[in-house]
Amino acid sequence: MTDSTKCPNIIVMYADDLGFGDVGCYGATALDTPNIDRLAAEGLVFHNGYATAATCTPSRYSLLTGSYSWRNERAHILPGDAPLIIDPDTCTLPSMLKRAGYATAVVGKWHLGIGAGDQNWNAPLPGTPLDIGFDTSYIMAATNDRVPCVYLDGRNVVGLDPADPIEVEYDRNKPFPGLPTGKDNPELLKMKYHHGHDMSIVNGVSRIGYMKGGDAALWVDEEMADVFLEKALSFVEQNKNTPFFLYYAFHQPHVPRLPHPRFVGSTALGPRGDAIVEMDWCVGEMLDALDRHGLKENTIVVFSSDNGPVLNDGYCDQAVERGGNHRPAGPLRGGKYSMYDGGTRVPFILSWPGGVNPGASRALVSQVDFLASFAALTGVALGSDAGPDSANVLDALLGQTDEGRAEIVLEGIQAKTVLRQGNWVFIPPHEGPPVNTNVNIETGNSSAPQLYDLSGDIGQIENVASAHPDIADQMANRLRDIRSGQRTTPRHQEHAR
Ligand code: NG6
Ligand code: CA
Repeated sequence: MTDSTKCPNIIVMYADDLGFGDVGCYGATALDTPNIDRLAAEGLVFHNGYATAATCTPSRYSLLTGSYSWRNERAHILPGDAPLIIDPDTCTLPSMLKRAGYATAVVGKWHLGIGAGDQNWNAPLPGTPLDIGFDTSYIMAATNDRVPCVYLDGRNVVGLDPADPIEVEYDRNKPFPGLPTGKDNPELLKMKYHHGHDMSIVNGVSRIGYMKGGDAALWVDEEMADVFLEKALSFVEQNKNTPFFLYYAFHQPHVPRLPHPRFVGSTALGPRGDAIVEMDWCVGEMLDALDRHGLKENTIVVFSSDNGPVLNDGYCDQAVERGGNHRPAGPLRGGKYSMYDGGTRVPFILSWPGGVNPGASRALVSQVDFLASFAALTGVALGSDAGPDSANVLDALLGQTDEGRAEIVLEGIQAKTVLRQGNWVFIPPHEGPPVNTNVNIETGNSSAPQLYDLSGDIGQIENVASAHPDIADQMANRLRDIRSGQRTTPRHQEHAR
């Protein structure tokens, strides 16, 4: 490898709740995603690429730390006022790349907590992305359905009027007196909630959590894609002469789905489809910018999603009614929140003209592997406590082999885990309802052990646990060992170049 290929720029584009079947290059026909498909045509399309969990915070935690999220008991879907769950001493993807000389930035959805708890949104914030390895940060603190509905630039709320301070309250019994809520003032809503999401109203949409003040700083959902895109593009432009790492975390197609009016009606699927098309357009704008700046050849672009798809995630936005034959999880069972593959197997594309062999890959790879793999790529030696679950699968990521991980632990919700080994998936008995009826998705909970052979049964239809008790037992034991043990991949250091 020459020096310039050793430190390519790295952009991780990360969708929110995009399913395995939601884009053209993975088989979707109900909507067009020409830009993601362009990336796929020039890159490597993984068919066994995973997020570590079926919800956002845990997957993002793993992506940035190289650690399975169930190791951190705070890594579950966080409220908007939660403290930062990544210890500033932890080796993270951005802090590791900084050691290799990269400029680092996060733009978009964060959802890993801010500060130490009890934060004052009206003063410079401690515990931000700047404290775990990012040089530049322009984010929303949590999700687009959670307060506070403001952007954070570094440590500060953007556009805050000091005379109108922000207060945030997540105790649902403590609404701010006199302020409208979705529950009490449905007449003020431009999009009705279906379940949850009945608290403070911002931009005509009721959210999770109550907030007061900060009127001049409130975001407009329809402008969010353009706001984040502009920040992402300007970071690339400003850093075009130095290696850079950009974590560009889209808010689409998470609820509330409110794409810019220029994308409304671009699909027959309603706001969910239109939001995916809007995100695809953002991908295209970024790819065009790389071309324009002459950065295409020397930039790795990863595109993936934090968890599988959901149609009705709490707002009445017609995603179910207008879904038609579109299968957001493609052939997979389950979706967001699920222990079945639809929860965690996601679009996973890596492009690097000149550096990657384009095509399709069957290799088993996970977002938790970026830390060790990109450390190997850039020649950073990881300390012994860094990324305990991150495997160096660089050769698989670059298409030099179809062999990735031997096994991977996958998390549904509440740290309920599943083991995939080769083509076998083992789901231990878990208590709880078989279906999350709010969102109409199968959870994977069952009193019986489940074993599936993905080689002939990608849809996890036939439970073969009783036909193969030896395999089920072996996998149950292995999963138990991993859950109780320390680290799963002691080998990442050996591979560091
Ligand atoms: C759930 C929300 C859902 C979504 C999810 C987080 C309700 C009823 N549901 O609690 O709408 O916000 O959290 O999604 O409030 S994630 O992709 O960020 O994990
Ligand atoms: Ca998500």
